[in-house]
Amino acid sequence: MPLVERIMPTRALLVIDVQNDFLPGGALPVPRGDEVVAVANRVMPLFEVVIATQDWHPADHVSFAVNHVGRTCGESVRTAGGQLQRLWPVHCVPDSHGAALCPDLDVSRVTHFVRKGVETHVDSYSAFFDNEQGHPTGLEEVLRTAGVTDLFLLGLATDYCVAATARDALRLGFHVWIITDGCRGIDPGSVKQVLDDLKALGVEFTASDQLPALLRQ
Ligand code: VGL
Ligand code: ZN
Repeated sequence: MPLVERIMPTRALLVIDVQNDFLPGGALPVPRGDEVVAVANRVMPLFEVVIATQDWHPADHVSFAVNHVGRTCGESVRTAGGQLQRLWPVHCVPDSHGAALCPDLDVSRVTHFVRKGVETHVDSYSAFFDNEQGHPTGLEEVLRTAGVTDLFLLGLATDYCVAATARDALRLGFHVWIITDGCRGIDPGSVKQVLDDLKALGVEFTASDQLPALLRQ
């Protein structure tokens, strides 16, 4: 026995926005978004702490194009808080079918649920803070309380909520891994650039089939 045992980092899995509206047939479908569900179900049993996030917007949310006269999806507006806000179709309205987690996701493995984007006037791509970095969602507190140091991310969408969550996690001092085959992006053209930028910031990448060996280290 070594005199001082190595303290094992505590890992958590973040399952980001695997909600009906982001799946094929939903209001804001991520191409092949449904393919992340099987990956999530396969890796959840490897973690003691599993957090599922949900995008959760009131009907009058600032990110919905229908709430801006004369604007359409894909355009951007400047919000009162100064953010450049991309406009989206109505999605993830509380208690709608679209806001629900995918029925094929094994939620029995989820230990905590976090909702984001709940305020009318500001969006929240990150699962930690809104886009003005104003209000925490409570996720950091959950992770600190559990003693988590290493975060593994998968879900939707790579170029929006997964990326924003990874950036905030790094800023907060977590060791961040993205499970590559467990993510899908909205804009195919931008995903590679987003992943390159995250890599430069210090995010690490792993395929789901490498995870059991990685977690044994
Ligand atoms: C998301 C666009 C709008 C996401 C949420 O989960 O990546 N993207 N709202
Ligand atoms: Zn949203």
